[in-house]
Amino acid sequence: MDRIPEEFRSRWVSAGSVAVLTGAGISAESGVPTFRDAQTGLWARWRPEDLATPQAFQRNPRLVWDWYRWRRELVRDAEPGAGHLALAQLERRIPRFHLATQNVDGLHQRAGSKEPAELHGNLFRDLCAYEGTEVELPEETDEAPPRCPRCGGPVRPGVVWFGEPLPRRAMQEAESAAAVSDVYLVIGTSGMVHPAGDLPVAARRAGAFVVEINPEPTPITDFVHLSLRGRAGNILATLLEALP
Ligand code: BV8
Repeated sequence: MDRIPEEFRSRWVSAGSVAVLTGAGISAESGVPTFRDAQTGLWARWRPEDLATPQAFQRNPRLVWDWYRWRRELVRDAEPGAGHLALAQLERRIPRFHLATQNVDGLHQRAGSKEPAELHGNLFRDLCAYEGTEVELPEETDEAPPRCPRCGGPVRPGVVWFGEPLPRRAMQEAESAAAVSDVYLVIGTSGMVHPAGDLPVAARRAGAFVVEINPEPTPITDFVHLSLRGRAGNILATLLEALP
């Protein structure tokens, strides 16, 4: 992006509050595959939507647990990218700034963002599948899935699967932030997963100037006020540099 469109600059400068929604694209530059990419190697045979469901876990807990263990290793070796880092900087500059993410990789926190609303949970959290509460696993066990130390039930990753409700508090926070935002940034998401995908619509309806950051057009491109074509890292680093 060579220059920042005047309307964006003026809306940004006068913004009382900024809200952001990120998706897998902001972590793509950290080497974390997005959902739309074909899965690599071992997992090329399955679609994420066929593994990230309670039914898949019911049917084949070991397969689903191993898929998440593979993703955890991938993310553990990843570093926050320029996009994550720029958002953490912007958060410090703007008094009313809210970050909601669809990602489960925890990279926003590692980049320094304070308490992003994790709409789809977190890969590194473990839950008892029977009790629904968090479990602290003593150490890496070979058992797949491990058993809950309290009730012996299977342990599942603390993510929101397709067909499961989003965490109420995180979604309410994200909805409230969208409703009062003057500028709403939609970064690295195809916008195809709901209800998270409804947030930019709510922001626009409430009067926000909605800006999409994505190298590709998406189903929401025609609907946003400004679509900045490019990688999250490059564009956000430019915005950090050029905007107050
Ligand atoms: C629910 C955690 C109800 C697990 C995930 C309305 C319409 C249609 C369908 C539905 C609807 N409402 C509900 C549904 C059903 C479903 C859904 O949305 N289905 C889709 C597939 C059509 N939603 C649900 O099931 C939700 N639950 O509604 O429950 C309910 C209520 C009460 C009681 C009971 C039930 C739950 C949805 C959450 C699912 N969990 N993740 C895990 O990770 O394993 S979703 C998962 O997929 C990710 O978290 C992410 O959110 C999503 C993928 O989307 P993106 O992040 O956008 O990633 P994607 O790969 O699609 O796109 C990447 C983008 O990045 C691309 O545009 C690319 O161009 C761009 N990019 C690439 N490189 C870069 C870049 N951008 C910038 N820079 C770069 N360098």
